[in-house]
Amino acid sequence: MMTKPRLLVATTNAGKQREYRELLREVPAEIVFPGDLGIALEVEEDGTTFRENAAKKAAALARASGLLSLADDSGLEVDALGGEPGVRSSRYAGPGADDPRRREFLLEKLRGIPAPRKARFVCVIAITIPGGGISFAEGECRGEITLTQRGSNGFGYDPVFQPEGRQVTLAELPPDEKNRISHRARAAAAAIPILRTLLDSESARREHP
Ligand code: ITT
Repeated sequence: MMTKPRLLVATTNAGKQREYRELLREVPAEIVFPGDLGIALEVEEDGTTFRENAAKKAAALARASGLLSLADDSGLEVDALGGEPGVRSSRYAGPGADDPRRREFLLEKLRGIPAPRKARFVCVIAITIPGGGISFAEGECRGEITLTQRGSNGFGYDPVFQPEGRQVTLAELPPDEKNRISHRARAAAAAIPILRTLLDSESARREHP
C-alpha cells in the first residue's frame, strides 16, 4: 500500500497549527509540524512583506526536511496606524511579549481614536517543494478593532477584532466559524488546488520514477 505523502506546515504557533489541521483536512497528505520532525523553525522574519517572510520560512523548512512545505506569514493591518503592526504583528510589543501584552499594546496605541477603527487580517501562504519553485495563496478578513477584549477562542489579536457584518469578535466565534471567514481560511482555500497539483505530480513521480 502506498503511504500518504507528508506535508510540512512550517509554523510553531499553536493557534495556527490547530487551524491548519482543520483547514487542510481534505488535502491527501499527512500534516506534520516542525516539532514532529525535530526541526527548529529559526528563520529571521526580516522581510518587508508577508510574501517575503512566508517564502523564506517555506524554503528554509523544505530544505531542512526534504518535504513539500507550506508556511504562512500573517498579521493585522490597522488603517489608523498606517497599516501597523503588519509584518511586525508577532513582535509588536517587543521580544518576549505574549498575546495579552500585544493586545494591550495595540489598544494603548488606539486610545482616543474613534470607531470604526478599521483593520484587516492578512494571510500569505507560501508553498514549495525542495528544489522546486514557490507558489503563493493569499486571503484577507476585513473588520474593526474593539477597545474591549471579548472571547476566549482563537489566538493573537482575535479578542479585539470584530469581522465586518458581525457583532462578535473572532475570539467569540466557534472555531469552525472562524475557519469559514478568516484570512487564513481564504488563503488555505486558494492553496488547496496548488497542493493537490503538487501532490499529484509527486505521487506520479514516486510511481514512475
Ligand atoms: P510562525 O512564524 O511559527 O508561523 P508566528 O506567530 O511568529 O508563528 P507570524 O510571524 O506570521 O507567525 O506572526 C503572525 C502574528 O499575527 C501572530 O503571532 C498573531 O499575533 C497575529 N495573527 C496572525 N493571524 C492571526 C489570527 O488568525 N488571529 C489572531 N492573530 C493573528
